[in-house]
Amino acid sequence: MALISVPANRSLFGKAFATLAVVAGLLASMMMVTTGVAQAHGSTVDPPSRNYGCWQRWGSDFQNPTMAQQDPMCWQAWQADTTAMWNWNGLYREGVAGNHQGAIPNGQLCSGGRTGGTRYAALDNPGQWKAVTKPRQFTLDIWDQARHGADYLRVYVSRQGYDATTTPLGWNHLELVATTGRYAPSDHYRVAVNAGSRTGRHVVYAIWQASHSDQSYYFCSDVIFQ
Ligand SMILES: [Cu+2]
Repeated sequence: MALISVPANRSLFGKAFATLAVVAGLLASMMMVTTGVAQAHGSTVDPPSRNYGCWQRWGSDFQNPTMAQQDPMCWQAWQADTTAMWNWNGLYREGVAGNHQGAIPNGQLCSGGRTGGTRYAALDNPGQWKAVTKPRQFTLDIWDQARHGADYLRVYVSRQGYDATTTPLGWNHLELVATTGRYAPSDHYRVAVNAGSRTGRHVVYAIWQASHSDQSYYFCSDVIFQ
């Protein structure tokens, strides 16, 4: 009996230990994910930036082939690089020293000048990005998961006649409509935007200059003005 029960016990112990190890590993990875979010950054969440919107709508179902028809620009973005959505809060550059137009070429505004290589490049592609309907006066909301604070926000809206479905966004397509002073570190920075007499589909372009270091964020949000 002893000869049988000892290996059986060892085996049981081994299984229990393996299970514990798996649980410990899962807990560790969950903590890493949690920490990653806590140390992460942010994005425009209203109106949602391109990759934040794609993450919101498809993050739990990103391999669903119906996305190709229902939300084609998100589909191509997920196909190009899933990390653009998982890292929806990481679209920033460092050391720009306020020269945003110098750092970001025309046609690459929505990827922050292809920050991180090609990770966010698909966000620059023109097409039928899902757009949220907004009144011409609305509040833009940036979610700062890291509580960096803001030296300033700048909000641009595309000129009437610019077509985001056919043309990659350039600085020449934008008009500055709001600029702010400092925000103390917080979860959300909100700014009132007046889009004037614009109608139809537009791109709202927001720059968030974080305060903890020279870290600048660039967000394209697609809207339809009523
Ligand atoms: Cu950050």
